[in-house]
Amino acid sequence: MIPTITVFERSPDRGMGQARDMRVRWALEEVGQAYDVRLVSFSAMKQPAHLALHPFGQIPTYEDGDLALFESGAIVFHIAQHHAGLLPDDANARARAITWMFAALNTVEPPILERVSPMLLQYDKTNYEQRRPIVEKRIRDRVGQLSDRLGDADWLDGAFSAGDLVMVGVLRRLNGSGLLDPNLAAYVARGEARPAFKRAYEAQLAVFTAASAGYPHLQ
Ligand code: GTB
Repeated sequence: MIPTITVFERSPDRGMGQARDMRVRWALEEVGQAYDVRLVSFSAMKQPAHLALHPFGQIPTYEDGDLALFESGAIVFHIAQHHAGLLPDDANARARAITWMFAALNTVEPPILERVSPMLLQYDKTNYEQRRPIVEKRIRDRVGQLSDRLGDADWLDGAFSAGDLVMVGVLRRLNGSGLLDPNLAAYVARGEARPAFKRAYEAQLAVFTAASAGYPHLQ
């Protein structure tokens, strides 16, 4: 019996690994846990069967035996707790790695989402253009602080951990934006160079490629 995750049947990012199942796939690949994928459409996400798994009608979800989870951070944490490789054994180092997961989701991701939400949701572009300098300054300030803390280390606290996995997953939203300084861009590139990341990326891209086969306008 292997876990099953839910992912977009046809991801709006055309399989560029921005949807949040990417973090879960990456964590599963890092620990060497095989998994099944169930594809869900936007409408299916709002139906009772999926809402029973995810109260907010979103992806990703994670099912393993009689356990069902939602929230990508909680899922990565669960995977990291139950397999070797993503959290240190030392109790204090483990607590710090978990802290970085929370920092990624609670402190670094929110200003980044302020920037991507108008792009994704196509709302109120004029208003957003006025706010853009403020939003971008907030991001630059926050990622600048992160870059200072990272310094010339490879990872945030010793060896690569679930904290780095979630942080890189969050920062990838800024790829190509010019908002990451060279130090953090190199940090993200180190994460993306990991074989487990590449396997996860290829797997999620394959879903989009298969879904769009026969639909030339999507290719
Ligand atoms: N906090 C939750 C988590 O971390 O799991 C957030 C989950 C979430 O936002 N899920 C999104 C979803 O299901 C997909 S990841 N949305 C459908 C809905 O709410 O109806 C967000 C996302 C979507 C698309 C892109 N993209 O195309 O670039 C990137 C990220």
